[in-house]
Amino acid sequence: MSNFVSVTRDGGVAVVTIDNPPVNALSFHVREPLMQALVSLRDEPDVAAIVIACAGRTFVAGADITEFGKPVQQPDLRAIFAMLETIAKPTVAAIHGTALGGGLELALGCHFRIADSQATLGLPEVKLGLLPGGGGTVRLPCLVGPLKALSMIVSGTPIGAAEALAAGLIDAVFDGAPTAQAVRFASEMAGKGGPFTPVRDRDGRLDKADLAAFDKAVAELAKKARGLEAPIACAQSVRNAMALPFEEALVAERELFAKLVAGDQSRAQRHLFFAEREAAKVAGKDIVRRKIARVGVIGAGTMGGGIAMAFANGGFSVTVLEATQEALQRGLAMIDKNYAVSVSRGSLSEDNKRQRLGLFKGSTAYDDLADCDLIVEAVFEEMAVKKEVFGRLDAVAKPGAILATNTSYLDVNEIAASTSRPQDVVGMHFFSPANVMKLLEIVRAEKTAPDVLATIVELARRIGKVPVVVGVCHGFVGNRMLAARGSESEALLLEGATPQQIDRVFTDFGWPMGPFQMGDLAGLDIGWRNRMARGQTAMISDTLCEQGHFGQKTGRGFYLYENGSRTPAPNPEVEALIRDKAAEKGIAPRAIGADEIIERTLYPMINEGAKILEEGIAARASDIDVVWVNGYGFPVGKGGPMFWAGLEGLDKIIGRLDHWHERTGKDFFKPAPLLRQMAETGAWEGVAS
Ligand code: 3H9
Repeated sequence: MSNFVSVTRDGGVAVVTIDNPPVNALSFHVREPLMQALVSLRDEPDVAAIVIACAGRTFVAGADITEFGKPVQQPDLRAIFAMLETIAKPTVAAIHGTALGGGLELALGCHFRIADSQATLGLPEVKLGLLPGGGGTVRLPCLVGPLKALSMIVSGTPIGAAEALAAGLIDAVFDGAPTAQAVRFASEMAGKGGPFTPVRDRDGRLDKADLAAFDKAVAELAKKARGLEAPIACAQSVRNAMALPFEEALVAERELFAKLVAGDQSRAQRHLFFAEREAAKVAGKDIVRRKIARVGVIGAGTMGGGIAMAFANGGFSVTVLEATQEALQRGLAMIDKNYAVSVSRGSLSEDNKRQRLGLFKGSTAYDDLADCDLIVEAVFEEMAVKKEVFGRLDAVAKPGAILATNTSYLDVNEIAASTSRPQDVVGMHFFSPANVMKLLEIVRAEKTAPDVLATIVELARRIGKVPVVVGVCHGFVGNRMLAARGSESEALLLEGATPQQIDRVFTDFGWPMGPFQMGDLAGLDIGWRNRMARGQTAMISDTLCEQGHFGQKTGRGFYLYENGSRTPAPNPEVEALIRDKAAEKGIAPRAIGADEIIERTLYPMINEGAKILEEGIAARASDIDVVWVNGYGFPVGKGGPMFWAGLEGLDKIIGRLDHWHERTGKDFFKPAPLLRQMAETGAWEGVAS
């Protein structure tokens, strides 16, 4: 019928196959022939049942995201799903791979859904700042009940076939051959005879008495939404499914969707969706990747242990190397404990824990790294120590092994030069806790071979990380921009702001925490050591560190953490310290507003981002956004610092940077030439489009 939708017959069953690689998105060129096919099959007397299946690696993974923000071409998804429900003969969705978003909504338009045992099903629209706008919020609760629907729609996390079966979302699970299984199922159903009830009419699970429990769950959720509109709209729409007649609930869903899709938050989140995929692309599609089976990790401290877990979680065998038996046992025990916590939380099964622990091998001898294909060093952040480690690695690693450093700041070129094989050396900057945090800055040194880079980017995705390739400079992309923010946060304290006030401005902006809470959590000593190595100072943080107050781990930092609490309480001593230091410097405290805090902390970050682009440290502005959202908690609804700069207005930012530069004389306020150039030409390419 078309290149994208074909119809075949198997006895009385018609099979409609969607073939729109790579993920069978429901683009206009699919919707049109799909609608035509369904209308004609509905009216054909010889057709007893209809199966909807997909070619390739997956069932439909959703609406075509690239079409959002453009005029909708008819038929839209809602029209197709409404039409599906007018078909009296049994309709069956044959699901393999992923049935996501509009894909699951398509399946919900069918009478029956059967899925491969490996399939996953979900409504991830919330991650794009949207709600399922094709009836998903109204039909899903009919099958699985409102609370389960709420959790699936608001988290956006897909569920497996077994869970979907137990929840009532699908009717059968099978192994392999989706279309053949669906044809068998469909002809069996046709044989039984109708009438077949569409999902919309199976609203027995929408017990109105549940409204109170539902509203309680929504109130909890609102607290966690951090200013994001989509989760709240999702909840509202599921509630409508309970409280309103079906058609009215659908209309309300459409209105909520229209509002979200036109809003800045969804634009920002869609930008991030494509930015993450773009960041994972490195030149040279045909480059042959090196084979990685066994990974070595040097250092079993917090960072090394987390990195080792990240690889084991991805199914890799891991050799963990420590200097002494004692340190090794401590590190392995910590890994064991971390997995035990996951088991106790229900996120990992006992079996999986055993399996993962079985992948670890501990050692104190460098020779044991000889069979590793990749070795990641996570030792103390000091050049001399790193060089010594790389010298030893050079002696034992097999030819072709990739040697990676987990440095957060140091010069990877210099580290590479301490080996006889700089082409095999690369930076892998993980973020703590490394088994949890998604970001991986992959540092390309001058001599890093293209196949090493390509291998590590691909590997990163295999272990569930979001890779971004960056160049060599102090602190790479993330920490370099963080430095600009950090030093000005301290200056604001001396001028009259409090840590609580600044942190509050950040959380109101959408960050999970402000700079001082973050410093306390990460350990103030990290920045302190780094400053000392570079001959820099930060008056308040340095004094706290000199007094042995490193933040949460010592119970005291910018805040107090009494009796092991993780909740920050104001620290009167810090307030006194700030007053003293300000007086020492002759600064009279003044009232500082939220706008000033934003301008002086976030605008210099954007300026630094522009310099990073100028220098080619990041290839694209969107890469910087990916770094900040995945590594530092920049609010997803604002799309990352560079995207947000577009929303805020480059002219405004430059004007205020000029103002603060004039007033303070600080270099990091001086607008980067690229920033000016982009403002003048109107080009903020790939960022705020
Ligand atoms: C929706 O459905 C709204 C409806 O409720 C209502 C409407 C009224 N559209 O991720 P990958 C591209 S909203 C367009 O690397 P994987 C992607 O950009 C949608 N393009 O593969 C990439 O392109 P490129 C709800 C899409 O195997 C290529 O496909 N659905 C779409 O790692 C490969 O992608 C979702 O949010 C799309 N929907 O993962 C699901 N999806 O090669 C979004 C992918 O040029 N998709 N592309 O860079 C995913 O989560 C993953 O792609 C998936 C495969 C898990 C399916």
